[in-house]
Amino acid sequence: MQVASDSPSTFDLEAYSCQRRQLIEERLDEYLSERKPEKLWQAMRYSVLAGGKRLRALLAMAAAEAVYLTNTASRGVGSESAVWPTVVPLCCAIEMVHAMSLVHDDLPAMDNDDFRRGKPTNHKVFGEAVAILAGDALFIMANEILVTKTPPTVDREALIKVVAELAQAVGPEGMVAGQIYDLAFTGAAEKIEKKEIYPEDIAMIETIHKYKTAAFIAFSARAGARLAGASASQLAWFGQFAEILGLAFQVADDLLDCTGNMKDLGKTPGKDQAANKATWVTCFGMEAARAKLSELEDAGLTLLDNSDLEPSSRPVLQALLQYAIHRKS
Ligand code: GRG
Repeated sequence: MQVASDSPSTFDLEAYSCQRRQLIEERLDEYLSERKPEKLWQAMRYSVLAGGKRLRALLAMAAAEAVYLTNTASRGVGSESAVWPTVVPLCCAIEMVHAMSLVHDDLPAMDNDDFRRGKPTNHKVFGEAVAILAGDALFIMANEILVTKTPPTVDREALIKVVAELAQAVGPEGMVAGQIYDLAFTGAAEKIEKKEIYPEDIAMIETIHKYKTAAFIAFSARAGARLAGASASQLAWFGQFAEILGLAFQVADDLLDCTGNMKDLGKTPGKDQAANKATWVTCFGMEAARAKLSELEDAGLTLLDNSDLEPSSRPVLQALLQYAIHRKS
């Protein structure tokens, strides 16, 4: 899946991503080497190694590199690749949790999707029971990888904080809550269409997006930064920047559900409208969604302009922000 071609940034994001994505995918392949029970491992591998943009992992890596370059700039030390071994296990854990969330999201009890990443969904191939268990196993294993494979050079207290933040970002105060709100709010678009709009409804859409999508994206950036030795102010900066990126990513996703096609998206378009989902587009329309994206892009770019990060580490962060907004897949 191409990354850079969809981005207006002049930074070559595809060239940046290529080697890093390969590193992460080789390690995922190794961590998920097939064993018994075969069906379980096949199901886990099927969804994790099925492609995907790897945006969250790349963001974690870019954040780690930015912190490393910033904090070593005065000493003129080395290249950003020095920080890769520190964060590759984290990047793999992130992609495993992400794949898990997609497998469960696609289940008949949730969004009931038949295609994901251009292939039949996990439960279509392995059956519902195995898909649920493969998701469970991926989530548990992601934590194990994070704890056991992050190099001993990383401060243990920082690592414990990352594990705790992962639980917060995807648990009952994060992604799981977002999914519950998303399910509970299905049907709200109809109410808005009938002009029965309340300010709390508008706030609710943003809340769903923040919990369901932005919290995990913000976690990814903060965790990469933390493992690379970020200061409290650097962590706060990455949290703010990546929450904007995450919110924009979900609004762009809402737009793509209307404007995209099966080939680019790898999943069936038009599902939000059909299911009467509460999205930025179904509730407020395409123009409002584009305006929201433009507002978020400005906010992200301003934050980047005012950051204390080493200048050479900023273009990739800008490119990732703009890719999240202008992507076609
Ligand atoms: C994590 C414990 C736990 C449970 C999961 C099912 C569920 C609870 C949450 C669903 C969250 C979800 C699927 C949110 C949508 C986020 C989103 C837009 C995903 C698509 O991400 P892309 O486009 O996918 O980055 P690729 O395939 O490119 O990796």
